[in-house]
Amino acid sequence: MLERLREIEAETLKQLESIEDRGALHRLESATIGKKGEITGILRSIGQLPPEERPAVGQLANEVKRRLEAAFAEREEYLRQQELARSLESGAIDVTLPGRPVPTGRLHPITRTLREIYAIWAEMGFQIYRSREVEEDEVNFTLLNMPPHHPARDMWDTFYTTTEGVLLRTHTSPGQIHVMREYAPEPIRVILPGMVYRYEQITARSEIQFNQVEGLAVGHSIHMSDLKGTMAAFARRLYGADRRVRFRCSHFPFTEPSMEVDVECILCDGEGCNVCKHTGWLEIAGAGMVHPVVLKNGGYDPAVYSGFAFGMGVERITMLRHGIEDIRYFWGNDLRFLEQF
Ligand code: FA5
Repeated sequence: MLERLREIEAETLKQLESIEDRGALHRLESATIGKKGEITGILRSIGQLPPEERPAVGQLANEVKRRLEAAFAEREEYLRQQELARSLESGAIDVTLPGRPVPTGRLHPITRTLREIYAIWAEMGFQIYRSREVEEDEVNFTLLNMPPHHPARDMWDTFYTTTEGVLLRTHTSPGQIHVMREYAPEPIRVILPGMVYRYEQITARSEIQFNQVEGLAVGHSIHMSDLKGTMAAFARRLYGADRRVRFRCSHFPFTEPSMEVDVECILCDGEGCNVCKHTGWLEIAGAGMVHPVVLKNGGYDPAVYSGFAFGMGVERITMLRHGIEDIRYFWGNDLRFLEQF
């Protein structure tokens, strides 16, 4: 029996040396030290041996079993390393490949324009003031010098709510009244950004909701020249230092005098194109000196205080900067458009 145990050990160790796959390794393992293996069989049958042989056979069988267990484990580890080396060599994993990109969101083109506008006005000392989008008829029109039934109200087609006297603001100008009433008689320098709503036909240049940025400066000795200089400085910061700016007479009930601010067309450099309707100029804002009635409604004495105001359309500004031909892209939620920014 002792002889047989030594034979099994020697044969198994020899076979192990040449085994190259894990299936064969496991088969040899179960034939020797597995549950039905020969060595396990010998250990089980020790009881049938003559008592004087039992200790020696038992001891050797256990020793052989332990040594073979170690040998099998060592060979198994060796085969595993070989497999790993082979799969790395065959290029199944290329650790130099860049990782899969995580899809990231991005800022809406209007948000980006708004942030640039905020930064330019901030440098000139204008703070942001947030005003409500659901507004009273009185503030949107009456306090801005447009009493009920005044024909100037027709300039803004309006969404009314089912509550009498409550509407969606048609422009950011009612915010002028709120900020003046909050700060009078302090001097004011604010911009009022936000969404406005108009009951208009939607076209390539007109939406029923769009963003405006209103501006308001109130104080002592504020003149038309301050308005012109400030608007020109803003336009040059946004569109480039050598852009020409021009001011045209206009009319708004809440400013006197009133004007429109035009910038030399950025698409054709003033030569004339479809976008500027062959004039070479693009309108960016309405503006003017705050009307005495509006100053009074805001709590400022027009004999002592003066001010200027302006209102610009953010979608139109963004269209011009990026050559976007249709305003409807902004709220169409089409990723093919949004991913370009
Ligand atoms: C106003 O809304 C005045 N409140 C502006 C103002 C403020 C004048 C303070 C004087 C003092 P207007 O209706 O022109 O004016 O609109 C201002 C800007 O909003 C326009 O120059 C244009 O850029 C933009 N805009 C007007 N209607 C639309 C529309 N339907 N879709 C997109 N942008 C529009």
